[in-house]
Amino acid sequence: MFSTEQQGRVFGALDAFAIEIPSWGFANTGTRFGKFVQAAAATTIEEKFADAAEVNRLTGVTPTLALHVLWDLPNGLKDVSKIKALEASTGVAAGSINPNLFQDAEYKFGSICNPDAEVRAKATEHLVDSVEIGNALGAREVSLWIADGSNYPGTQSVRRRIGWMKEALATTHAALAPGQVMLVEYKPFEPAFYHTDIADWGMALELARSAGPQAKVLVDTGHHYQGTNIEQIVAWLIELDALGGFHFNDRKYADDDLTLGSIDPYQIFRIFHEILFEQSRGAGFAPPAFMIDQSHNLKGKVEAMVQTVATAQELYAKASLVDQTKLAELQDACSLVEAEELFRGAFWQDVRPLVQEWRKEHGLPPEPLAALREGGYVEKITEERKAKNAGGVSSYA
Ligand code: RM4
Ligand code: MN
Ligand code: MN
Repeated sequence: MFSTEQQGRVFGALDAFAIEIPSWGFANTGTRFGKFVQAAAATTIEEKFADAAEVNRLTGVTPTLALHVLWDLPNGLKDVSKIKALEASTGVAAGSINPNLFQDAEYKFGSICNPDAEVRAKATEHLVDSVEIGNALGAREVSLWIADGSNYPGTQSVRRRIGWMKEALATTHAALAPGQVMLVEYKPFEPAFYHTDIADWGMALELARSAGPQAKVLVDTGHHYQGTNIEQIVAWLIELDALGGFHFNDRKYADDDLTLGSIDPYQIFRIFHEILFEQSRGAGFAPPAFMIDQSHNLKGKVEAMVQTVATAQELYAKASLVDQTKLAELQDACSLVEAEELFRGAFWQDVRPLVQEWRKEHGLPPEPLAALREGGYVEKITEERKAKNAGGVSSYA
């Protein structure tokens, strides 16, 4: 059903495909309402690394684990040696370093945008510490999500807060070692409900640019209003050499953190298409970091992660089926229906047999979810962790 040329293209794309998984995806987290504790959830950093290693063993494409400083390195730089030991014992490397500026009571009125200079200094120090942790671990990305904002018109100065933010981000950028990348994430609302200091990609882009050349924008697919054309934002950020990475997940209403592709798989396909289009031009494009930002409350955590990774691979494979040369010809000729059919046709192909072939060639289980079930890992961790999980829930934004 697939030509040799198509198979070659898909395998080439899959060879280059990797996606980072988040440590917080394995821990018990909660909603603003009920908290449904899972007996198998990771309770320690050791258990998070163990779960990540299991996902990587089954999929072969998740070599790095995103770390959250507050939750995973509560003692900051002092915890680096522990993480290094876990990297060595599990074969999973530390991925993006995520500072936390949204939980401390001091950040009630903001962190780097707080009107209180002392709070701003403390927040900036945490960002700089996070850069140092990343550097000590040899992790490339320091990923900033700033929850700052306000809830009522007139209660905060949007303009003065821009200035404070620029100052903090410039200081953070100045601490970066060569090769480190600072990612600026945006989100339209929540936890703030009137104005959020970094609300969209334009603000994130301007802040990244004013911070310096090692700062780029991070696109979280759940952080847009309904109907936003995310792939167009992606195309623009690539055009401007400002796309640093993704937090993949899906959404129906707001920042739902649902499983990637569960609501709109075509959107992820279209985003991947923009990446692959740029790659097909061969102009030395440094691919952005693909990361998952999901934490499931109802689905089993390891299961959900394996499902997500497999879905991402399948959608990437589908996008790689688009014949870029042919598509460009049809676009130039304004052959609308033919162009759309070529594009849509790739999306509708069932690439799962091909992806399974690729996995077999790489000594991986062809069906990672089935392999997870058969391997008994979830049963094992449920036994080991159920008593520890009977107690409580760690927090989550
Ligand atoms: C935010 C955002 C960040 C994530 C936090 C916990 O909505 O997506 O990336 O780290 O949630
Ligand atoms: Mn995110
Ligand atoms: Mn989010």
